[in-house]
Amino acid sequence: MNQTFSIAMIGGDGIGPEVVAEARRVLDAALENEDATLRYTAYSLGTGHWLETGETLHDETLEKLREHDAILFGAVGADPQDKRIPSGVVERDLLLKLRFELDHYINLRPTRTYPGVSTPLAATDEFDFLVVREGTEGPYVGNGGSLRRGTEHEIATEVSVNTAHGVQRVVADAFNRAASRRGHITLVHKHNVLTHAGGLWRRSVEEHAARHPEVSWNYMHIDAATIHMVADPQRFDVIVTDNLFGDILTDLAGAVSGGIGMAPSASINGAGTAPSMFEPVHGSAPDIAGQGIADPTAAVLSAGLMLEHLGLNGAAGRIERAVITQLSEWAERSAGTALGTAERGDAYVSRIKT
Ligand code: GGG
Repeated sequence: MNQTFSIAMIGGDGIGPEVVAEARRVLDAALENEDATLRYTAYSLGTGHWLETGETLHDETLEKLREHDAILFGAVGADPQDKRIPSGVVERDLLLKLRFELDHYINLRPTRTYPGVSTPLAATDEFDFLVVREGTEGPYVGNGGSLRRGTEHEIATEVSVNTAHGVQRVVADAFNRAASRRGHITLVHKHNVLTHAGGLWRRSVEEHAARHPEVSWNYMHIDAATIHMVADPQRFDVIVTDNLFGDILTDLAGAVSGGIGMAPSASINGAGTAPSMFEPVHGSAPDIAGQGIADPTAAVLSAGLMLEHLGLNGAAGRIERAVITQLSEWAERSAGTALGTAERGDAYVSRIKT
């Protein structure tokens, strides 16, 4: 029986629409001989929409988005040179609003080396780890304010909100994922100075560790984690961390795996009460937008994560294999860097079809 899935496509800003278009072509190729169909609805959201309407995400649009099975997202972020758009408005009122409203509390960022693809690291041993970043709390919730703005006595606060419920549920998810991988969790925080939030995270990990004797764990300060991610990333299996540390650490993870252009992510509603969202880790890169040179690999891999989430594992595997084989071939021929967005998309599509 043919299964039909309804997919919301939000290209967003800058290179977002360019990379999402390639991801869609790859999805269609991967599903060609499957008994499954994706029906896409495009939503024009981002800075362009904000400039036209003064709105980022209307409540009615949000309600429509809830009805889809999944969301494929590109990137947001205005060109910093464009002074018409206040800094961070689309990041907060579109991307973060979607994550909060759709309760995307599990932000998955798988990170691995690809055979033959060089990394900036001195040692080129393979590694493969998963960052589980909390997606709905921390300093990103907007709990703060400023007093005496613009004066020399200005006070600005940005409170990191960590609830027992929020921490427990993401830690529980990370333990389950570790149990089906190599069985090790690293909690990354800074609990020596952020004692209240860090203490809550640490106690939660200790409680889950007692319930999961098959999973070992260790604790690492965020600053030490950045060193180890560069010095010996092989030591990591699953990293669980808060929203802010996870955001920063996964840009580093993308860089050490060969480039942020290859880093996919999934924002998961673990309870299944709203659609999950799949997007490249990278932002809108306004400096290269419209030139047809953005790397669509992260968006393509994110589309693969979406298929896996929808239970279409065969097609998801085809995408992953196509990317791995193609990246290795480009690395062998030193050809990848000169290719444009559509050329890369073409190569992934033809890999899947052969
Ligand atoms: N595709 C991801 C994206 O557009 N990121 C821009 C950004 O500002 N992200 C912040 C975050 O991931 O929390």
